[in-house]
Amino acid sequence: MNNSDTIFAVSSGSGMAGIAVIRMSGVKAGSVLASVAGSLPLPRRASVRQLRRPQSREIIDQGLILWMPGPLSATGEDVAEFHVHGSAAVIDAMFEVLRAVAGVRLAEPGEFTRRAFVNDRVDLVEAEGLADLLQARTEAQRRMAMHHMLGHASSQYEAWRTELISLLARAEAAIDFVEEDGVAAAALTDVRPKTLDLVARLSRAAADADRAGALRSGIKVVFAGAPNVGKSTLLNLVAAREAAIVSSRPGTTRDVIEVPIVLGGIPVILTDTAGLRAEAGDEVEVIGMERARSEVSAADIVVWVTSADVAEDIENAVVPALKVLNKSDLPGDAQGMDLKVSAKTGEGIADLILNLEKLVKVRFGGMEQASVIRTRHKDAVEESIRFLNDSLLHDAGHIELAAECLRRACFSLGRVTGRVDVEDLLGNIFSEFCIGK
Ligand SMILES: Nc1nc2c(ncn2[C@@H]2O[C@H](COP(=O)(O)OP(=O)(O)OP(=O)(O)O)[C@@H](O)[C@H]2O)c(=O)[nH]1
Ligand SMILES: [Mg+2]
Repeated sequence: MNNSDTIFAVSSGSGMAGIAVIRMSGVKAGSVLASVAGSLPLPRRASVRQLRRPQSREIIDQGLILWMPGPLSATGEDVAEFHVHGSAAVIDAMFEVLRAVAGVRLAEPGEFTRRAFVNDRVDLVEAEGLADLLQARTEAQRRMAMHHMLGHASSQYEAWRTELISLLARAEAAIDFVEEDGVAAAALTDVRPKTLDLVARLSRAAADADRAGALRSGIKVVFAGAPNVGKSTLLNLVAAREAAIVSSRPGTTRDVIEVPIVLGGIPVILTDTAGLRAEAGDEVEVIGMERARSEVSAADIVVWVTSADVAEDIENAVVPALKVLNKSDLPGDAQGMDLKVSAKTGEGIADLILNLEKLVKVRFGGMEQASVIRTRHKDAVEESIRFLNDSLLHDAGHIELAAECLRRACFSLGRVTGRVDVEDLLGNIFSEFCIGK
């Protein structure tokens, strides 16, 4: 991969479409655009042009072109766009022309965004937000992605890091005065409560990371319970399609079945599992039950299903978010259950869906604005917390050790957005600093 190459790719989706956008970035974008479109248009103004093969002058297509010279472009480099008709033949002809120019090649996956990062147009968190936005299926995912793509999450990380740097600045300022009675101790007295407070806030954000991650990838709602209670029937009703096989024979479901749906704008993965009972019929059922148990333990929300005609009790290990008695059309006791439904008559099914929607909203809806949402983020924040806690272990006599821990804590946080220039910021902060404060 040569970073000085000019790169191009179809930036619109694949497959036949009305319009395909071919995007180019790099030093040759301008000259190639001019040679295909006749001349360079005004920057950042759409113009209609006939697009020609540079040598034969044969017209390939007629379309819109855009010229966005760097550094104020998406990648920070010179960028050109061809909005051509979206057929394979037009795209092939355009590619042939572009590829023929020395130093111009097809982009690798993510290369435009990578260049945007290298040229400081986006940071890592914003780039991740863009990736998430491109994959967003639901409203919640879109909002979450925007929070990251627009830099709001980055601002949060920057705010934490700035706090950290000012703590570091205080500690460093005191280092020179270790010999002098009381100065270092006074600095630490000032730094300690602020460190503890920051640790508390970072810990809360890290603790929310798993729920935020679930919202990002889809909340796992697992239907579990004894065999034959109607788990598969209920799941099919909630999903509004025949995803799982239903039969009157206990032990019908063996494999884990996942059905993605959307509840109140939130992505949910409905998961059907094999019925759990004390004595399994055969080896396949045993394996199915093992899988069911591991799904239950990995679930974000467990819906425990029972029915009047099946006398199996809740397994001790399970903590269901919702307990549903199915087959309410048959005589039975609904004591201790949250909901009474009948997949047969439809009684309570709308309620079941409403309850599920409420559950995912209450538990996960608030996570749309979370900034710590990926394992990468969580690991870095937790590392930062460890260094902050370490810094508290050193007393005034070893304030330089405390400062080193704070410096590392800063570095861990900075890695999340890709900003690790502690020294620069320290310089800034120091310049406004008067000793003793
Ligand atoms: N009367 C009545 N029968 C129901 C109801 N819901 C499901 N059934 C029947 O109960 C039987 C079992 O339904 P399933 O959905 O396969 O049950 P399951 O819990 O998935 O069973 P396993 O996969 O074996 O664990 C089928 O014959 C369904 O038609 C209901 O509300 N009322
Ligand atoms: Mg089933």
